Amino acid sequence: MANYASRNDKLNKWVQEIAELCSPECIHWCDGSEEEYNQLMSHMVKNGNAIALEKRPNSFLFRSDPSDVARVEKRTYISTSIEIEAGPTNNWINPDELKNTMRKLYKGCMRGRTLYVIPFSMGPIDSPMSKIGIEITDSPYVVCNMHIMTRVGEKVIKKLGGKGDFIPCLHSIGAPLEKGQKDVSWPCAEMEKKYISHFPEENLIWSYGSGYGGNALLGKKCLALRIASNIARREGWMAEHMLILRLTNPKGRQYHIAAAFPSACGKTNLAMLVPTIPGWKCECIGDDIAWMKIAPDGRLNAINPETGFFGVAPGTSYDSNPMAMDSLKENCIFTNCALTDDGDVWWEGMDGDAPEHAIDWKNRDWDLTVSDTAAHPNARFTAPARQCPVICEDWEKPEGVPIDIFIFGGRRASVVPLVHEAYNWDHGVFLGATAASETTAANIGSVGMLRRDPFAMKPFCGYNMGDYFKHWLNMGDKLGTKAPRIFYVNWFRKDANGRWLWPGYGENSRVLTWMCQRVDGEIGADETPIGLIPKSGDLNLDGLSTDEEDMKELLNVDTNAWKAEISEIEKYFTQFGDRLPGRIKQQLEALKKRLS
Ligand code: O2Y
Ligand code: MN
Repeated sequence: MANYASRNDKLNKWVQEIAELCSPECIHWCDGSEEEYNQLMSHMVKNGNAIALEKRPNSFLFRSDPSDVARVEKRTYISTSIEIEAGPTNNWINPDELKNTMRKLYKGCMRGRTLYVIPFSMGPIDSPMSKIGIEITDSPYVVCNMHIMTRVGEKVIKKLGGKGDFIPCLHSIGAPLEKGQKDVSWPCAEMEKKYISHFPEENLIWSYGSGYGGNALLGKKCLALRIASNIARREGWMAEHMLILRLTNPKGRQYHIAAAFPSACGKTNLAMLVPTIPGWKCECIGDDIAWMKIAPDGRLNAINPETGFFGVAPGTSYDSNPMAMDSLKENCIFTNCALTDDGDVWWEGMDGDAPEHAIDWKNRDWDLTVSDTAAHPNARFTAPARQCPVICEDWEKPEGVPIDIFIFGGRRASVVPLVHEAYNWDHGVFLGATAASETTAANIGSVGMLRRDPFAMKPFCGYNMGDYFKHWLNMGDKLGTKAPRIFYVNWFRKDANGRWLWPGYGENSRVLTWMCQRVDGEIGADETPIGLIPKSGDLNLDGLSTDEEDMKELLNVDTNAWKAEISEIEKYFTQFGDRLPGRIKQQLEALKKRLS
C-alpha cells in the first residue's frame, strides 16, 4: 500500500467504481519508487513471468503470449457519438454500445488479481504542457513499464490536488484468476475480446484483453496521441507522432527538428543519430511523440511527453544505432527477445555472430538450423531516456524547445527523391497528408504494398483525418512567418537492381545539415514540380563513396511516375469527402499543373 492518500474526489470515486466492477483481490496505489519497481519485479521473477538477466544489471526478459505481440489496429476504436467525427481512417462503434459490451467484459475481470492505480504525468511535472493520466491496470508488467515510460507516483497525486483533472485510463488483461487456478506467464484475452477504445468526447480510455505495448501502456499511443490529438485540436496545439532532436553546427548554432515517419522507417535511429559530418552534434529529445504549443515568442515549442524508449529490438545494433545499444546496458525491460545461454538477450540483426544456442521468444530451443527467428520481429526494449548517451540536457525543459524544421518521410524504393522541401506551409501540409510507405515484414499487411500514412498518424489520429489536415493548416496560419520549414525525405530509394542508393544511418546527417543551411538562407535550391531539391554540390558528400550517378538517381524527379502518383492520391483523398480542406485540393491542383 502506498504511503499517500488521494484527496481528489473524482479519482477516489472512479477507483472505487472500477474496483466494484472488476472485483480485484486488492488495490495498490503506485508511488513510482524504486522499491515498488523492485518488489513487483521480484514477484514476477518468482512467479515465472520474468527472467532476471545475468548480463545486464536490473534488467528483465518477458515473453508474451504468441497471440499478444503488437498493437492491434483492427481492435482499436475511436468512439464518438457521431460516426463521421471518427472519420474514415478509424474503427468506430457507438459509445453506448461499446461501453455496454466492455462493461460485461470488465465485470469481475480482476478476480484473483491486484488492481494497480498508476498516477502518471505525460510531460515534466512542472510543464504547463503536461497532462495527468491515471491508469488502472491488473498487470504488474504494465506498472513497471509505466515507471520507465512516464513520470509515476506521489508527485503526480500532489500536482492533481483535490480538484485537478486527469484522464482516466482503464486497462485489464482480461484474465481473471479463479481460486486454485494456476496462472500462466502472460495472461491475456483472445483476439475477439480485445478492445482498445477511446472516448474522446469525455477524454476516456478503456483497454481490455491485451498486455502488450501500445495496447496496454495507455500513456503512449492512447493518451499522448489519440486522446491528446483531440485535446490539441480543441485547445490549439499539436500532438504528433514525431521524434525530436537537436542538431548543433560547428559554430554552436542549435536547430530543433521534429520528424514523423511510419513504423519501420528508423525513427529511433534518426532520433539518436551520430552525425558523420565533422563538427556537427546531434542530441536526442524524444524518439516517438512530440507535443507542440505556440510559445509567447510566437514560435512552436515541443516537449517529449515520455521518459523512456519502447523500441523495436531486431535490427538494433552498434552499426544501426550505437546510442540505443548503449542505453540498454542496465535497468531495462526486454519483451519477446531471445535468451542466450549466458543470461543475456539476443535478437536478429544484433552485432556479431548469432549465438550457437538460445531460447527463443516462445521458450523453445533455438539455433541457426531453426527457420523461425529467435526474437519476435516486434520484440521490444523499454529503456529509460536518461540512459541515452546523447540525451539532450534540455530534454525535460518545461517550456520545450523551439522547432525549426519538420520532416515527413516514408520507405519508398522508387519515385520519391532523397529529400525535397515544401514551397510553403500549405504545400508542406499536403506532403504530410500524402505521406506513404511501403510495408515491410515488420509491419502489418503484405510486404511491399504502398500504405498511405498521413503525418505517420493513420493509426493514432483520434478524430476525422480531414479535420486533422485542417488543424495543421490552422496552426500554420497562427504561426505565420515563425512556422517551421517542412521537408520530405526518403532514405530507402533503390536502383533498378534493388541496391540501396543511400547509405542511411549517420550519413543522414548530410541531409539534415542541408536543411539547416536552407533555414538560414545560406543556400538556394532547385525548383521541381514536387518541391525544392538540393542544387548540385550543396549536399555535403565529403568522404562518402556514393558516386555522381547514384546521387543523380537519388534526387531524380520522374515526371511520369509522379503523374501516376497523382491518380493514386486523388483516389485516396475521396474517402475524406467534404472534410478534405479546399486548400489541400488546391495543392493537388497546383502539383498537377506543375507536372503538366
Ligand atoms: O507494438 C506495439 O505495441 C508497440 S507500437 C510502438 C511502440 C513505440 C513506438 N512506436 C510504436 C508505433 O507503432 O508507432
Ligand atoms: Mn511510434
